[in-house]
Amino acid sequence: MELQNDRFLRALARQPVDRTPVWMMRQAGRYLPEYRASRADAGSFMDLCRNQELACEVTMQPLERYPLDAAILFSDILTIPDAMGLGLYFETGEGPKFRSPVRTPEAVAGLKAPDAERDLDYVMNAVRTIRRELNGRVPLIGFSGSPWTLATYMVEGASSKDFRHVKSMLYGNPDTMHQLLDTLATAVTDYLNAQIRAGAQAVQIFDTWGGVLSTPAYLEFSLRYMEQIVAGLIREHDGRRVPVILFTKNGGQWLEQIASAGSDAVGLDWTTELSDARARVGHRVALQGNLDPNVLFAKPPAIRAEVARVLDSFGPGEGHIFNLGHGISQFTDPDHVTAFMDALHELSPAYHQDS
Ligand code: 1CP
Repeated sequence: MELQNDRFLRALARQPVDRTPVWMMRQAGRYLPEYRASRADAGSFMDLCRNQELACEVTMQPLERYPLDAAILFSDILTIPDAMGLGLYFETGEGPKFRSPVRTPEAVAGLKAPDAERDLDYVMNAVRTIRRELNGRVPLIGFSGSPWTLATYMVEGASSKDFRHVKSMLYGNPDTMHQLLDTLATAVTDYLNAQIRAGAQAVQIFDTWGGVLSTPAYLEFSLRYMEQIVAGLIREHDGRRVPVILFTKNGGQWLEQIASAGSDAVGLDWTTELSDARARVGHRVALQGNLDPNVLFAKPPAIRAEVARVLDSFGPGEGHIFNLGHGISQFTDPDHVTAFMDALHELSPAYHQDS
């Protein structure tokens, strides 16, 4: 199937494009009334993920509203620990929770990486269904959490602010921590390769909580395992390169090391200046980012000014994928996203005139 819009893949390969491609983290979600309706139909968030038709429906919803250059699989990073038997559930108004957190060496030793094709077949079915529905319109992004980020949820048993349990394992029992991360690295590699075989045309690893670590701990307990995963991924499928994007929230200080881990691109949140990032690593990787998602709470003229500032910060030339640094809020006005898209479409071609 020919891709009708390959801007996203071209920018990842640092090839010329006519305008800066864009997608948004959490582009399908509660800020869209049509998403809330589909979720109500499904019953719960996990039922939505497990139903390939509904997962496909919500993946397509933001594409119907906005001229996005990529679709992202509707799923969650916590599908892996769920498949490992930890009992994932969501309480209304709260984040994810696990019935059986993993806190002891015995519990870690008892974990096995799931067989992605068998135990996470609903995810692969969703990927195949979405690819069929997209019919070449834009590429489909697959994703996973990083081992460290998955471990924070598995050890804490829920979202956390202080990471008390997982850090006491990291500092007090580093061998157990490594054993857990190694099992997760195997699981993530297998999971992303299964998504690629099912049709994901690029993959992103979300290291949402890498930024809560010290520098030596980040390198030893997070980046090292992402590097191991990248080395094990299928990098060409169906005659095309399958690019890999690494995103560590609050990881700006480790850019050089992240850019050396073997990925095609590095995702940046809004706390890292793009001009600075480009000077530091732009000759090695493409850069994805980095509008502060909360800019979308302001009125359209302020949104436009900030889009202009982000484009200017990267500057003219190739290798930029526009993105919200870290996820769109459920309280965002969908019309403000339209203002964001309009501004980008009007302003970004000027940065690609030599292409
Ligand atoms: O409808 C609902 O109430 C559920 C809200 C929701 C949604 C829409 C959750 C629960 N997950 C998702 C989808 C999701 N999660 C996607 C695909 C949708 C898209 O991008 O269009 C993706 C890529 C994720 C990834 C994810 N889940 C991350 C990494 C990215 C990030 O935001 O940092 C993390 C940390 C999670 C865990 C998770 N799942 C859900 C919530 C509310 C959370 C965050 C909890 C926390 O803050 O600790």
